[in-house]
Amino acid sequence: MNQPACPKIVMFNPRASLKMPYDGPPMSILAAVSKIDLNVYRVVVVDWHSKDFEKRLERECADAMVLGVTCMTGYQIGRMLAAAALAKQVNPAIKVVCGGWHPTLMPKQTLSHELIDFIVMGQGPWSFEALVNCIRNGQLPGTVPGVGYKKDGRLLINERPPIENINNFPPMPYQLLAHYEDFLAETSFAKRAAYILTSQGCPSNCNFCTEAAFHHRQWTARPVDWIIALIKDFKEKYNIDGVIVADSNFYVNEKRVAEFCKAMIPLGLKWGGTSSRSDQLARYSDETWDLMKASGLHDIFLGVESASNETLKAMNKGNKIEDTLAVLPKARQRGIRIQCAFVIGVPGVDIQKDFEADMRFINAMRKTDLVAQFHMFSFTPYPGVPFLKQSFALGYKQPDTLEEWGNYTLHADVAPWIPPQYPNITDQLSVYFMFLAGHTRKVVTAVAPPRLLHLALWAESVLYRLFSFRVQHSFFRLPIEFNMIMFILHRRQWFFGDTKIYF
Ligand code: B12
Ligand code: SF4
Repeated sequence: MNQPACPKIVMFNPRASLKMPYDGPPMSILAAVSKIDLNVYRVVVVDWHSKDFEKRLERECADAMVLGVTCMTGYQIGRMLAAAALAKQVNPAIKVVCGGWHPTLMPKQTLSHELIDFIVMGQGPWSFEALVNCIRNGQLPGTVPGVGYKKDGRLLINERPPIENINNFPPMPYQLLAHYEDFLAETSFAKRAAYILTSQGCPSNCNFCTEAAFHHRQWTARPVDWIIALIKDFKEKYNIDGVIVADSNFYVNEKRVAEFCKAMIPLGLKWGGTSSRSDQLARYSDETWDLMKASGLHDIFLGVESASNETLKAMNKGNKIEDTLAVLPKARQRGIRIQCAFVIGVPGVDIQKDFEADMRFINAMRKTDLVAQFHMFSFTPYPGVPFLKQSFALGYKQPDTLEEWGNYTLHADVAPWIPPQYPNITDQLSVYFMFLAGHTRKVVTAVAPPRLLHLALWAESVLYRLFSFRVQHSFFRLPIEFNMIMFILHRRQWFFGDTKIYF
């Protein structure tokens, strides 16, 4: 007698940003599906990076019970809706489940969309496991925590469950990816870097950040042995030469960091992409800093946020510019690159004064610190940020529809108190800082055809000087070269073909 086929769950990872050619491995959907019993369900992962993923999605959804899609605010929403529409077109009975940051922080509006049958809020594995069992048995999810569903035209949204410790999460089912190697990234420090997640959440509550609304300030971390075993496994299987850490705040516990660094030394790998706060790192002992260097740490993404202590206070950042000033020399002495991130335009703060202070700080640092690099963002009120209240009071309006949220970007001109030139300036700066950091020289060398290499490098050095001038003098008018670069970046595939090099 034929056994009935296992019910099929298709998990889709939509592209997150048009600006980035490569988003990393689909960790969100892998984690979400990690409690699903693979003896009972057939789970198929479809990722936007793979060629012909739309055709595969169409084929796989035709006989599937569930399409699970991850979704953060912005571009990913449009891609999520397109996938849901395609799935419903080939299989009207399929149930579309949307999980991740956007449905968690905007549950009602997301669930009210006609293409969405269920939402899962917060951490996925437990709610999703219970939900698919209900769907399989033809039941509504009732009181399953963290799930939103529709009944008789009404939206029913259950309370989120308490935050789970990261150590209760099963390992990510990487075996569901046909070729994990396709997800290794080329970065400025490694040719074959794997993404890892070693902790979850963040104890702080900065007013411009979504983290606390999602993980409720609960920071939990994997023990060092667990992380090292994972890295060793990647090294043996895929010959990785580097690791990118995707944690929101890797440096909370100095003892854990020091232990991790000691254990990394014999592996001889480079690592980076780690996010941090300056007050934490300013407190680290020289011994820990030495270990960080010895273990192959390449860079740290530092939330400097502002050069003004008054603004840092308004941001509830909990650190001071003096902390950054203490961190930079420690990193510089050891050749660890610090990626300094600034945010301008938070509510209630004089943006021009702040911007000028930030640029003065950046230019002073550029003179003394050849290792530090800079990023500047215009504040964008994302769902769940504590600044939302002040933003509404200052006339900010959230998009009315899910589709409109799909156009939301980090540099969107959405905050009425931010003069319109600033989002444009921060866009320009993102390109100028890339040149000044030397990234573009590396990219040009890697992708220019050999017979044009000389010319391309010459053009790069002319632009480098021009951008250096612009940054030094805060001169952002007539950005003709910037517009040309954006033209090329938007068509990068046409110019450079497929690439996983970070631009
Ligand atoms: C890697 C990453 C990216 C990648 C893409 C990731 C992807 N999914 O494709 C890249 C680099 C492209 C990226 C881009 C951006 N990102 Co980002 N990114 C991250 C980061 C660092 C890690 C994501 C991750 O893999 N986490 C690990 C997984 C396991 O956790 P998770 O995604 O939360 O998934 C869990 C649950 O959410 C849930 N779940 C998730 N999906 C699904 C699906 C289903 C069906 C179910 C049931 C459950 C479920 O279950 C999972 C397990 O519990 C997070 C911060 C963080 N540490 O999480 C920020 C984060 C997600 N990014 C964020 C932002 C703001 C951005 C950007 C806008 C700007 C920027 N500079 O980062 C752009 C987006 C571009 C755009 N919209 O135009 C915010 C999201 C805010 C929001 N409201 O959406 C975060 C939280 C950072 C922050 N604290 O502000 N990002
Ligand atoms: S900005 Fe960084 S330190 Fe502040 S809450 Fe977000 S993740 Fe934590």
